[in-house]
Amino acid sequence: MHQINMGDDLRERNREIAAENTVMLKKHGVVSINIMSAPGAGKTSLLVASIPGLMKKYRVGVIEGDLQTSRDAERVAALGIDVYQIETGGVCHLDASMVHSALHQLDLDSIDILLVENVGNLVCPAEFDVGVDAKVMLLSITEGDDKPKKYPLMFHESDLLIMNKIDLAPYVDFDIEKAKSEARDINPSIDIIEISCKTGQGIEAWVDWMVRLCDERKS
Ligand SMILES: Nc1nc2c(ncn2[C@@H]2O[C@H](COP(=O)(O)OP(=O)(O)O)[C@@H](O)[C@H]2O)c(=O)[nH]1
Ligand SMILES: [Mg+2]
Repeated sequence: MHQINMGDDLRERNREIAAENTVMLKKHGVVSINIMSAPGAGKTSLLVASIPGLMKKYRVGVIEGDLQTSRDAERVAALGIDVYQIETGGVCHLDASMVHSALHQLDLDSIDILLVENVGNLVCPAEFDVGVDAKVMLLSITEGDDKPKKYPLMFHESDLLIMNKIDLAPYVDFDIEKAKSEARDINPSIDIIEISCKTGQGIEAWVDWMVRLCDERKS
């Protein structure tokens, strides 16, 4: 009996297009980061808080993935940078072909670093590579410290874990050291930064992380 596994086919095709995206970004000298989290963990707030600092050193472009609104794209465009909005129409992640279309619309020669805000979801975005240099996941400390064990692939795939809303630490039951240790059990080389987009704590460390990535890739 022959059986076609649509899931495998889809992932294989996605990998091919992701590889094309990588080549295209490299050709234009663009360093890229895929930012992933559950809905409401603070991805757009992170972009708004950190892009002004990043712009002092590098030219920034953004791809905004959203289920069906342009609200986040408008918040980011207000910073005066080039933003391309992808409305996925209900699809729970960005895939490589959506990002491929966006890369054709952006002026890649006028960008040094491209930040991609993925759709809020802790499962699908980790499964669909879009061809970027680095993957960053945000975990809000309001979400519960059991997330590394519940969503191991997301932690396994990420180069950096940002723990956001650290300003709320006195009010929530979240064991920061336990979550860090469980994240490192899954991915021993993951970097971790504690951040508050509200107070600005840790934003400089995150900007430095992006600048280091750019310096490394561009040298
Ligand atoms: N207290 C607190 N609230 C935050 C912080 N970062 C984001 N928020 C709030 O969390 C909500 C969701 O943020 P948003 O950036 O839209 O999340 P996204 O869905 O991941 O893009 C908004 O009401 C933000 O104001 C933070 O560091 N501290
Ligand atoms: Mg958002």
